[in-house]
Amino acid sequence: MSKVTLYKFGNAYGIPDPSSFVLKLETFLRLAKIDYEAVAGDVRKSPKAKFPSIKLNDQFIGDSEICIAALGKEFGVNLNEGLSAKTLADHRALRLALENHTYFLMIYYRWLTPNNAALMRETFFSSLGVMGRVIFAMVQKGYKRTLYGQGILRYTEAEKEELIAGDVKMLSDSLGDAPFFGGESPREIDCTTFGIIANLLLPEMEGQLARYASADERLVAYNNRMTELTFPDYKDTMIRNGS
Ligand SMILES: N[C@@H](CCC(=O)N[C@@H](CS)C(=O)NCC(=O)O)C(=O)O
Repeated sequence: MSKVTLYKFGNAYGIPDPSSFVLKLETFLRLAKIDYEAVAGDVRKSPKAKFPSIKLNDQFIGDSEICIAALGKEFGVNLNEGLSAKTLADHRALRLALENHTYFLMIYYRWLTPNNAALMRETFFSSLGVMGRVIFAMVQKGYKRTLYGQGILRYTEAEKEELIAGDVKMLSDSLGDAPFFGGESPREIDCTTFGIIANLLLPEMEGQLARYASADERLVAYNNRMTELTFPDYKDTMIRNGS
């Protein structure tokens, strides 16, 4: 009998994890109906020094996409069964846009705008006292370097706002009137989209992050549909009314 342990940051702000990548993998585990144990661990000990990671029997595996492939193989699950090559290419393009563009805007607004950054420091570092402030400053410095290299930090505030508004519109138009990004039933792409959308909708994060997503009825309804389906245990804190 295969055993799966999911390593993550842990729930915060009423969602299973504040990392869209962790939520993506946990959504996969639930859609695939794979039993797992979730453990809040030390990210530095994870393969690739990032979360999520899993222990699958005796293998320690990092990266959500590599984990999904390994789990699919081990448990004989393919959420993409029957999809055409064109649809798979469209899903891949959407996933890569979200993971390599929207995700970094989310990092910017969370970690590098004053009020949200103060909240992140309070939530994740305050228990460490003075050391927590030092570590937080290091984390912020690291993100500044990353986001400057990636390019997001070179845009003005108004330009960044246009970028996030455009990404949210792309998400909404891509969903259209379908219940799921995968169509009539959730597919692998829904793990990524839900991971991002549930994190965009966090009411605790002020400003541009929630503004556009929570004003979009289709995305709010999607968040609620996916919550009911995959995380009914978080219904009380993840169902949104929109704005
Ligand atoms: N490509 C990776 C990305 C994972 C990732 O970026 N995780 C972030 C949290 S959202 C992380 O662990 N960051 C910690 C760090 O960089 O120290 C995946 O798909 O799992």
